[in-house]
Amino acid sequence: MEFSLEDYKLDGKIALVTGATYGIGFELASALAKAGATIVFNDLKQEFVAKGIAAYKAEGIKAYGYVFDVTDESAVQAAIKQIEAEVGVIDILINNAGIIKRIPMIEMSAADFRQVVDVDLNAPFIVAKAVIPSMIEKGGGKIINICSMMSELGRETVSAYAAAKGGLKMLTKNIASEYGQYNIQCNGIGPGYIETPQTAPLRENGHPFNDFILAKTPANRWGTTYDLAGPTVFLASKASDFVNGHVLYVDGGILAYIGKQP
Ligand code: NAP
Ligand code: GCO
Ligand code: CA
Repeated sequence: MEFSLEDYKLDGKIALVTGATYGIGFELASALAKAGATIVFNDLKQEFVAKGIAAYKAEGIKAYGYVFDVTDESAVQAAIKQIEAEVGVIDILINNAGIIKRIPMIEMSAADFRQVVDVDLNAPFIVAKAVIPSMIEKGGGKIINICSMMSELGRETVSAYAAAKGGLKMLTKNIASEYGQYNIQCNGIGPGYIETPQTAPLRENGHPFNDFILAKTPANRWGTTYDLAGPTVFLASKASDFVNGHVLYVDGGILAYIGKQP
């Protein structure tokens, strides 16, 4: 086999990116589209899906939008069948939809804890379960779970999120183990601290967390959603067909670094 950049292209592939109206999901979907993939995304409300379709159009991308809650298994099963009928079988799944609740653990209600785990861990299971049968039938596929620094590290106030993202790392390894025989590769992307609406409260109005993260990051900057695009296209492409069960941390070096001496 001779090396070819064609292996990094996604022409003819259909990619479902969950929760991709804006933020990381939107940027990842845009990158997959520029690499040749057809983009399908979802959100919780029609008005957000409509906004998303317009935002993709502004980037020159014709995206297919669907309204469903990733935690609702019957809605997910129905949506995947509808997508397969209207767009085609999903070749690439990016489990991106996610929430966080920053509450000190002993003040957190069980309901809040459950809701975070439901979206950040149960839903990636539900959506992967819905797309894998057709991937098997088609001869293979790619599943990419959006993990986190909290798949490896804890910190105050994010107990539910860390538990969910730690579980998502192991779900990634388990899907890789169980379905690798069908030419399905399941990997994770572990973003560091990225400039998105979700982290805005930690970055703005002189929040001390901002300086803290800069001291913990060898790159001495917050990540951008664009930093995640290339690694995601790689894991979605033929070029990574023998990469399976791996979480690729895109964190500017945070996990390798003890932190700048104050
Ligand atoms: P975000 O801006 O909060 O976007 C999350 C998206 O998920 C939104 O479109 C949201 O839709 C959607 N969503 C939430 N619950 C849903 C549900 N039940 N069904 C369908 N869609 C749902 O988040 P982000 O910063 O882009 O992060 C995206 C992913 O990256 C998440 O998994 C997050 O944990 C992970 N991550 C983020 C960072 C970071 O620094 N930002 C770092 C590491 C990992 P609505 O707007 O309608 O709620
Ligand atoms: C936080 C942040 C992080 C990031 C991301 C880091 O409160 O610590 O929101 O959780 O979102 O997950 O990888
Ligand atoms: Ca853009």
